[in-house]
Amino acid sequence: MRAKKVEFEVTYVNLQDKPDWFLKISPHGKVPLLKCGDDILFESNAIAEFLDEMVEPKLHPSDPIERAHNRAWTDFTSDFASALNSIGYAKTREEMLLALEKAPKTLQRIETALKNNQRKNGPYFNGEKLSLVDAAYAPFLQRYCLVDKFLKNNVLRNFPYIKAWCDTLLSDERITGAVPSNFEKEYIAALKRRQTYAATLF
Ligand SMILES: N[C@@H](CCC(=O)N[C@@H](CS)C(=O)NCC(=O)O)C(=O)O
Repeated sequence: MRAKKVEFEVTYVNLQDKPDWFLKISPHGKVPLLKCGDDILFESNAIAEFLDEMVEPKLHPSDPIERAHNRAWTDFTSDFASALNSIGYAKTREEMLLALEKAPKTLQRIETALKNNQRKNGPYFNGEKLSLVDAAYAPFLQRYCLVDKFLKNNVLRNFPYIKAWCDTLLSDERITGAVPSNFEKEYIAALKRRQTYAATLF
């Protein structure tokens, strides 16, 4: 919505204590939801595609083959997120080391995709314009970079394409503006609440 300069309001929901109004409208009790008039939409990708159909500028490619590739890579976000989250949310050092061993296989897949997109000259997934793929991966990169301030594993050092992509996304106000100004503090509190290994290093 920031990329499209749509006017909107954000209501944050405490997921530890979900309010009744939220449970009534969220089909699976999860965020995000988009309330548009009387309609409630859920699932990030469905919401993103809806907005992309409704409001210019289009972030999805106009070419159907490219669009299918983009959707496929957006689907891969959950594997990518799980590889990074299992490092950041590990409860013990051993669990984290195991996650560090496993992550490269998944990270390499997106590294290769970014490398194959080289002809598009970056810095975003599809070249010079922000896309829905960028928007899908950014939150996980943003959180990983925060937790790595404590873990200092620097997993991305072996993945130069992901590292450059991450630097681009995290210096883009359309991306960073998606979290509130106290995000870092809240995220650190959440790492503590989840009793992560990272929280023992604060
Ligand atoms: N596939 C869903 C996943 C949504 C999701 O897992 N949301 C998390 C926060 S990032 C949540 O609401 N968790 C609360 C819960 O599962 O109780 C999407 O992309 O919208």
